[in-house]
Amino acid sequence: MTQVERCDAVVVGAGFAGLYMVHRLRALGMSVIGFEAGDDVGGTWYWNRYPGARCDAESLAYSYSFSPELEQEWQWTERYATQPEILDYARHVADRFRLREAFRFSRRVTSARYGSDDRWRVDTDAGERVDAQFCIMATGCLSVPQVPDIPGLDDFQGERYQASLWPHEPVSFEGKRVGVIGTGSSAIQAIPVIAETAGHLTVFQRTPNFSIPARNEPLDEEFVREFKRHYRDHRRLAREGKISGFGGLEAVPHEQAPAAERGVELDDAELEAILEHYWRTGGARFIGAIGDTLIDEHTNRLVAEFVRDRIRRIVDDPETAERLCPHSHPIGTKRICVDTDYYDTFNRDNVSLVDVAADPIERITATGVRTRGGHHELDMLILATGFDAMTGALLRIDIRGVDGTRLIDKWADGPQSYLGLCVAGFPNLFTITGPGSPSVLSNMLVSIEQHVDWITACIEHMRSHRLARVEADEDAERAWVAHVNEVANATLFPRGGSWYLGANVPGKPRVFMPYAAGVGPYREVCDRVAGNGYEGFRFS
Ligand code: N01
Repeated sequence: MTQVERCDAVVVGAGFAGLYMVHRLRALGMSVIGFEAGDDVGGTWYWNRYPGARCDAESLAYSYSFSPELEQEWQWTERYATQPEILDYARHVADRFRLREAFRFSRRVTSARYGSDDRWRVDTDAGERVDAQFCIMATGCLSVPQVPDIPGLDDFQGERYQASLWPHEPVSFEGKRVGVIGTGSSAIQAIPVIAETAGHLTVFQRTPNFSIPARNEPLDEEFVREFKRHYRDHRRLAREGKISGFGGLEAVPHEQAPAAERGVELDDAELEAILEHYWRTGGARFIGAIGDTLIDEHTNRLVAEFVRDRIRRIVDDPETAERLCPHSHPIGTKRICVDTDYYDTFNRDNVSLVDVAADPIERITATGVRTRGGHHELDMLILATGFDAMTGALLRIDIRGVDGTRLIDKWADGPQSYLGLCVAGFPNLFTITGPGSPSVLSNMLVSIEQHVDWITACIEHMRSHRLARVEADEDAERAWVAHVNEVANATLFPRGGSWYLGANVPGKPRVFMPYAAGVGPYREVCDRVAGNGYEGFRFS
């Protein structure tokens, strides 16, 4: 018989969310058991080791703010940190705050069931069972790779890799014929690096994406010293959603408001000057240069045309340039990409672009990719085909709430959650950066800390009032889901056909999952809910 261990809380995942959650719960004196599928901490930064992987949020902003000592002592070396540097940071945090000891690694949580005793039974694939009052999912928004259903995939006899499950050992592209399927953020980062040494690189593109130059550079010591003197001010602005750009991805010294509120008020020269400035300074903040880019079709078209014009200027071959120009979605409604030399890479003699929308992939063969137009011989095939985002990791766990209700059934038509934090019918279960919260539309570190702090305060409240159970109210949940949809529908986001909507996974319900009102207004709602005695929650 499986031995059952008891603790106060189970935390699933040792990425940035899980690490901080454990830190806060232990500070309350709670016993916590964490489970992590990888053999180390780091979450997304543990798995995504593909060449060129780095963050598209600036390193000084994409870091924890909970410890002023930590933020002063840690030295980032570049404007956008590489994956190895971010992983080192996660390891440093785990060691510095002794968080590893709470985790059991190389374990996947397989099921979590809520019992009539108001406690969760959590099972792992290693045969453990833990009985806990709280179950906290820190499973990440982009942690389940989406493997495309292309005929013959397993027939390929060369080296095959999934970008998001990259091996820990070095992979050489030297002289090889490499194929990359996909042109999302992962591929756009990997392609320029692979092209440097590959014999030939063939990029299979179904939908072109908008990408903005990162303008990455080493961080200047004097700049960092000065920045760190004002770190607290920056953190406050990031929490309040007052850093312009894309949900607080940026570090100072950038403008903290859009250069203009509305595109319609700008003449051509003004528009060009603003966008050129943002293009030159680089980064995802480009999408926030003009305040109504994600709301107003006219502005969006102007901004999109500016980027298409830059693509045409960079790429020498006009046909290739045209194929790289996105037309299928308003700019920013699919996650904007941030690159280093992506478009320039298509000027190399050893790189070719296959438009698989026009020339579809028929099958993968033992030696390459067969499209309708011909066969592309390859030594290596890389799938950069994205993730079953936001709900994927939660629904892979057999989560059962009150009366055995399965989360997968409850979410059959799309996720329903109150504030992206709790699900009606699933008491004492919290989802960090769950669907219905700003999450992927924000700097994840800002949103993670906000959720962890809120959950910690809620648990503290329960402990001080000797409450066994907290549950989201169905009406409050319904109203929140309607509000999330209403906010999304006031933007151009739902027109993007993106993973935000589940559109990249065949059969997945099309529901816009993140909350698009921004981290500032969202934080105010969460604080108000808590301040009003946890409005919309029931305790017992
Ligand atoms: O995945 P994606 P990603 N045949 O879903 C294509 C974060 N991230 O891993 O658009 C042919 O964006 C698919 O084509 P289409 C970031 O939030 C951050 O690149 O479906 N092609 C698309 O081109 C990002 O948005 C960072 O037509 C197929 C690509 O695969 C998110 O992760 C770095 C196909 C998937 O693109 C996901 O990015 C990396 C098929 N059968 C990722 N199936 C940074 O911080 C799929 N595709 C910088």
